[in-house]
Amino acid sequence: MTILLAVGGWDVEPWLARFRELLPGRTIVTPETAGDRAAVTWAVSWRHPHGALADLPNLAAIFSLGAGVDHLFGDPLLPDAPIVRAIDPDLRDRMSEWVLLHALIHLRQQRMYDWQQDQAIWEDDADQPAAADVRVGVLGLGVLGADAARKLATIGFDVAGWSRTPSDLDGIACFHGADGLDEMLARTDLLVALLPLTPATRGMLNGGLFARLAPDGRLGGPILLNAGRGGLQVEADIVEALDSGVLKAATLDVFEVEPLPQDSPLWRHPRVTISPHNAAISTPQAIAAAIAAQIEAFERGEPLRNLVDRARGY
Ligand code: NDP
Ligand code: OXD
Repeated sequence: MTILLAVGGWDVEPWLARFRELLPGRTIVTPETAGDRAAVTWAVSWRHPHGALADLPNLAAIFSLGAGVDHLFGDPLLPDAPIVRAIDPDLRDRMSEWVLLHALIHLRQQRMYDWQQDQAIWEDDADQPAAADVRVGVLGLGVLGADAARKLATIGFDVAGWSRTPSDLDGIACFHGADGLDEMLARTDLLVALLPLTPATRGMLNGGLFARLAPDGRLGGPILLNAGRGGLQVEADIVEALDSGVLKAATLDVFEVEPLPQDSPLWRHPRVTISPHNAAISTPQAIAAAIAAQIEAFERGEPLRNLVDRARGY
């Protein structure tokens, strides 16, 4: 009943402490301290070093500390065990906060007022559209996209969303499939990407897609928000679209390469806003508790929840 905690890029100590607090009777190891690999029944991963989960003959499941699981599929030695991803109200609400924050910054032109403050300029003759004048398109209507879409609609935005299979959300215009994407893009002023990274979605935020967004909206040009994955976007196309006026602005939490390289033109582009892949962080407080609860439920005979479909890739 040993738990192997394999984490790359994050401090593992708060996670170890939290799992020990929640599951006091268990042995919890890291790849460095794992002795008897046959004793490991549970693996918990965030960007684990490739191969760290190999040779675990009694593995019951792999838990992802994040909602996204693309970090797992990159490992050619990933064991063929069920994969459980993070679904939790804490994670969901954090993401919706990020989406609302940045949608409102664009609606209320806060970047311009920041600049005016910096220059000590008192000027208020900017066009002020209402939220209802702004058409938002949410790519991905899963746990995170559906919540963000609903909250955007509550504030008054005119919200649509797009998914792979048909969705039905009260007050949201729902589209799906290739034709649905075209239809939604044509009525979108503010595009919010909350898709998983899969072979089907990689690179889809590109120049061809930006050119299909509504050019004539009340924000003065289409705006991109991406907190899904950096692999969804083609950063050279974002810069080109910003410079040619196809996009008015972009707010990005995720990048093709993370941390974003120092020489990326995105850092200093005047119409780009950057956050360091923390739109919705996984906290030991919330996410370890959700995993510990699943382990205990499974051991009482209940099925695992929030399973990933390996064929779909999410
Ligand atoms: P879900 O699996 O719940 O939802 C995914 C949504 O994307 C579904 O609506 C799904 O459609 C849709 N989708 C998937 N593939 C396609 C496709 N090819 N075409 C159209 N729609 C598609 O995921 P979550 O909402 O929980 O999370 C989404 C992503 O957010 C994560 O995978 C992760 O990459 C990212 N994330 C980023 C964080 C950050 O801090 N930046 C934090 C947490 C997550 P359908 O409904 O038909 O299945
Ligand atoms: C996630 C993330 O997938 O934080 O949860 O990116």
